[in-house]
Amino acid sequence: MTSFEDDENFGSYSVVGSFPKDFGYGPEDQDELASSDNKPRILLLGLRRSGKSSIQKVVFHKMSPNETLFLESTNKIVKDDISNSSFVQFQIWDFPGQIDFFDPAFDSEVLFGHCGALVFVIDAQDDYMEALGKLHMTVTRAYKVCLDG
Ligand SMILES: Nc1nc2c(ncn2[C@@H]2O[C@H](COP(=O)(O)OP(=O)(O)OP(=O)(O)O)[C@@H](O)[C@H]2O)c(=O)[nH]1
Ligand SMILES: [Mg+2]
Repeated sequence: MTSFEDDENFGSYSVVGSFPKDFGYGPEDQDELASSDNKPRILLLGLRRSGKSSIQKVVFHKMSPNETLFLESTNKIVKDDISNSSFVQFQIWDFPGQIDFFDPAFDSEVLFGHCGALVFVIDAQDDYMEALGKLHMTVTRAYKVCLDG
């Protein structure tokens, strides 16, 4: 059994194994994932190329909007710690657009269970019907987790 005792980031997250494999969370990534401490968590969700990572980079990392043109598609959940002051502390989780809620390996209890807010990004210049369907599915899932929890 792996010991995390030396890892100060390791919290009480024992459910990490239930994340889908395609997110790239192998055993070697467990300590990274386990560092999800008790900070409020904001999830960025939406279809591929809708602008999630761009928003995160422009708003929190002073990236200029033009530079977002060169952002690569996100292929696993990217967590970002925002600690501007002792009062402003939270985590942003930038999701890959192609995330599949129907994948049995997708653990919505883990993802939505500790979520403080969910931002669903829709590209207004795109055909938004697909995005609306996904938004509906996302809210339904998250709401169910909140009710059960
Ligand atoms: N025209 C326009 N393009 C934008 C805007 N925001 C982002 N983009 C561009 O849209 C493309 C996709 O943006 P991303 O931020 O990578 O989208 P994403 O939602 O993170 O995509 P995935 O990681 O694949 O899920 C990039 O080339 C951005 O430069 C915007 O407000 N207007
Ligand atoms: Mg992205």
